[in-house]
Amino acid sequence: MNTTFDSQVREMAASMGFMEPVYVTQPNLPPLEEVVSILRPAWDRRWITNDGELHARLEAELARLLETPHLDLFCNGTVALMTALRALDLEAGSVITTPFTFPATINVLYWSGLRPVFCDIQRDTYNLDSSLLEGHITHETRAILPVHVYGTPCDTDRIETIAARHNLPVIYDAAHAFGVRRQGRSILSYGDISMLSFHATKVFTTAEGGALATNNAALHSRLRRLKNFGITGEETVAEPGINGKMNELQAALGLAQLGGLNADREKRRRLDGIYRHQLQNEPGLSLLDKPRDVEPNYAYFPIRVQEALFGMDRNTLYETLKAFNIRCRKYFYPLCSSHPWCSAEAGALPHAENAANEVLCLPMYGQLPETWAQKIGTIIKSLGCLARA
Ligand code: T4K
Repeated sequence: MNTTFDSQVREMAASMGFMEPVYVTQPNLPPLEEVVSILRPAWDRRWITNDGELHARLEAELARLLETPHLDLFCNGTVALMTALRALDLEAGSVITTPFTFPATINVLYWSGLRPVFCDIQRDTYNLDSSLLEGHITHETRAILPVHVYGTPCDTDRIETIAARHNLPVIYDAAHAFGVRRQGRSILSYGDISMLSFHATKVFTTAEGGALATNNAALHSRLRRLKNFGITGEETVAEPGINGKMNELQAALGLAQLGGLNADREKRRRLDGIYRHQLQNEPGLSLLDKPRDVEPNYAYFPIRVQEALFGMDRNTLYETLKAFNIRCRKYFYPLCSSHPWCSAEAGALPHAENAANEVLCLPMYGQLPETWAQKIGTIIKSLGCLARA
């Protein structure tokens, strides 16, 4: 970009920029007093972790809300995913997954002695391309680990047909998919196990936290045991488990948030509508489609920037927006397959590479004022006009 562009941006930022940083997300926090009043009985009992009452209540509430028969809370999504791999007894070998995800999805494979095999993604959904899946299956494949990226459901029918044909378990990384439903069914009802993240950046948060959901009762009791060191009695450790437990402080925060979830989703829905209205016809920008049969959670608002038509590339837009105090994120750049320590064979991943270079996530959280979303849309459109002039 040239100096005229730079000075025009400076001028625009001086008049339209935000006074304080507008982050890609902010947690939906309940009033602190509510958390304290829920926590107080646990405090008084001096019982603050290890299967406490608040933990039990949150587990039951979430299982009901998310329509899953078995749900186990965890200290975070990453440890939950590691525990899921262990519960399925996946031995040394490889797991087919997507490179277009947060590093945790891949890191847990290495921590479990498994190797990722990367499958390219679909251009429009950013999810693992199920039409390429079977081509990656070898005698070393132990499982399939797709991610419902940005909360968009994967092509579960096809993935699970292929998995059944090859007798492979499917673990969904549903970190982004809290509360998503498809065809009238909870997203957690698919596959052998699904993992949720309750990190501060997620639509439902316990600061750090996560959960595993499964339809399988036997798997559920194994997960429970594994997350508590493998302990089955005061003097019995049935197998080498881990400490994956969620504590009562986290559970209190989760319980305090449940009542506000619908209102938060409604605010996100409205913000999504504002962004769509503003940006859908902008040259060089494409938005993530919302499939008809999906009840979304509006967790993210990714846009795709095509330099040739928009006038500037994604990285320039990302940097330029900082001048307006708008802190977007390049979820998910760099691709997980591109880390120097990643030992996976570098196959062709053209759609994942393009997505990693072109996608930008705009601020999206329930407390984001609608006028701010309106202004962010206007700023992006104005920058496109400037760049093309
Ligand atoms: N699988 C997938 C597909 C995932 O996306 C994730 C996590 C996992 C697995 C692993 O689940 P966990 O083990 O985390 O439960 C964030 C999160 O740390 C990460 O949990 C999340 N995915 C990922 C998508 O986003 P960063 O590096 O972007 O975080 P950070 O600290 O830059 O925060 C982003 C923005 O959020 C900040 O600019 C401001 C805002 N923020 C953040 C925090 C921590 C707040 O307003 N308040 C806060 O307390 O990774």
